[in-house]
Amino acid sequence: MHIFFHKMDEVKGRLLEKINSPADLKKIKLNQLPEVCNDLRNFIIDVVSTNPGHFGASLGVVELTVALHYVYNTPYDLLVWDVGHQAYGHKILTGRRDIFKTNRKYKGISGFPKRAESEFDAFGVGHASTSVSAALGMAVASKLNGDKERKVVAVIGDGAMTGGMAFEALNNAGANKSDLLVILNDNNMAIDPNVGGISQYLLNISKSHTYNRFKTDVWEGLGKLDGFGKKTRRFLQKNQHALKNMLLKQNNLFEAFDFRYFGPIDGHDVIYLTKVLNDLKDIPGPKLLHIITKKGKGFKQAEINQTKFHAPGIFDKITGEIYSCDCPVDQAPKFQNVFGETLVELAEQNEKIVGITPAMPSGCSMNLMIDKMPDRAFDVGIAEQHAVTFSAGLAAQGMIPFCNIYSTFMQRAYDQIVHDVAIQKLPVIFCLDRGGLVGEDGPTHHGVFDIAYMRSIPNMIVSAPMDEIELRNLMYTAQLNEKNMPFSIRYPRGCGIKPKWKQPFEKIEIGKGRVLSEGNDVAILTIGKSGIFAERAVKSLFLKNISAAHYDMRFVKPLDTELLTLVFKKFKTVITVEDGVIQGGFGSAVLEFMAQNNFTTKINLLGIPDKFIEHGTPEDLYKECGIDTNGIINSVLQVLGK
Ligand SMILES: Cc1ncc(C[n+]2csc(CCOP(=O)(O)OP(=O)(O)O)c2C)c(N)n1
Repeated sequence: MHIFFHKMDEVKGRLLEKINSPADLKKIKLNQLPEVCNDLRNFIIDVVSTNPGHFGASLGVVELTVALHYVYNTPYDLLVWDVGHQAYGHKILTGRRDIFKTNRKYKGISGFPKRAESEFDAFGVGHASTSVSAALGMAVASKLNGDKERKVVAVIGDGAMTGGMAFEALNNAGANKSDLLVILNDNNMAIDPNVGGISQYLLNISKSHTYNRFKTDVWEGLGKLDGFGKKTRRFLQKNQHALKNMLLKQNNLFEAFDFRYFGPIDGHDVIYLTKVLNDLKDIPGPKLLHIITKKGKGFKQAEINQTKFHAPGIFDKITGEIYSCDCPVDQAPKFQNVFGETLVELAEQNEKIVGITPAMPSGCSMNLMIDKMPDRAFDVGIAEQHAVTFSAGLAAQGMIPFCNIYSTFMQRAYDQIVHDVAIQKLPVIFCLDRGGLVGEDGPTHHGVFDIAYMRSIPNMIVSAPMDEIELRNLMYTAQLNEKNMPFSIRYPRGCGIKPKWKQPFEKIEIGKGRVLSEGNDVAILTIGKSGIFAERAVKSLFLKNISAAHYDMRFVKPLDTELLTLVFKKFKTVITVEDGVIQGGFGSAVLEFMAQNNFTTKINLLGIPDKFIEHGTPEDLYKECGIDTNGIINSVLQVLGK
């Protein structure tokens, strides 16, 4: 492999050290802004190489961030970031430089903008495509409050612009005429290369000299009228505005939404950016500024391998070598890879199988299928709602769709699951990656609601494998489509426990749990990954002379009522464990079963309490919620009064 060496400047950070707020930034001379950008970029590289987080996106908006805080009067003016993974520079310039080293750490600052963290973080975020709606709300509120001076700016990437919500907001904002600036940060990348008609449109518009020349002519007031006769010239001049609008609307998507479109301009020229932003400040109404940037700008390896450097883990800041965050050799692979490889294996055997991912092909490993069977695997853009209904359409015509969406992003598509899939009993297979506490991304990304939101939907089979072999077998079982119903399989982030996971497929009986340990003193009922902690707890309890039985229930719906009846007849104390919310989750399902069958057994429900869990390592967070091995042991000791 060819290694590129990143050149760090010898005298680093001199200007950045003086900046503790945007007020300090404003004291710096315009011609020194490139140096500020250089310092800021090096600071981000320095910190993120050792304390991992999102990387390429923040590097790409260094100039934009500096220009925005230079020109606008934040926090009075409101700056709304879309997704928020690109806001590291913003955090560093707004008083968080010294604590930036705690980024994403337990009790440290969040990796995303967060209202509770800083007055400069105008809107909390983590999921894509929300910025224009939120910014419009703020602009309208300013108008209603009589706050005429306040400016509102939304920064949205071309990836996030593929989300339907962004278009709902553009549609509304154009009609509303509020004073709002949307900056479209176009780097032609989501996490993977951006896909779809919009990304193609943005490419075309950026490349089309004809369009840009034409647009400039029009904006400059139809200056080149000399070739026309007198009458025509007078007509054109009189109707200049209407004509301009007509021509632009026909040629520009954003103009068609009644936004004034500016650009595309170079998003890495900080001085020019400040000039343009200053000009735009005085133009009323909804405006869109299209800037072209490079994801990973200024760090060679990140510019070349943009997907890997979206969130690379720890890396060498000189050579760009990534210190792999893969699972240790000889150990079990990541659950996502088991999904990706198994999907290809199943699809090779069953030609009806298709794969759908909303913009997460690398994240969920569906890139394996996209590479092998490009006609049968679809990256549909950041469009969870569409992904679900698109899958429903495929299923309606006899295909077997594996629709893989992170648990947290699936929240977006709830009505589509209910209305388009479940009511019609369409056999879509939902694979919910990143179920449970995901760790450093924090509350916007924890996949803790899915068990509760899936189990309340009629016709839905709800399952969660404890390990990789179970995941494989559940995927195998789901595509057999015996029940002709939607089937959800949720599994966690990270590595599993079975190095030898590639076993021959075995059908799992739907709605049947399994006994992992027999015991007499207490029964531990688990779903999904919690079973791993419970297995360890059972071993420790054995050493304390406590005989715990362990049941991996595998299905939250249908529940294995036969197994539960045996358990509740035998045991006086039962514990349920899940890495999802307690309210309405797996434990609740067991409680409902108890009530319906008049069992009065002593029961402890372990799971996520009724609050948002912050960020930290998964270990920290599982411990905090008392659902790791020790938490289960303590709960057993407590119910047994020991
Ligand atoms: C609703 C939702 N789906 C998926 C994601 C995962 N995700 C995080 S960043 C990203 C790509 C964003 O691309 P873009 O908006 O162009 O920003 P860039 O990273 O290129 O700066 C995706 C898909 C998300 N945050 N929210």
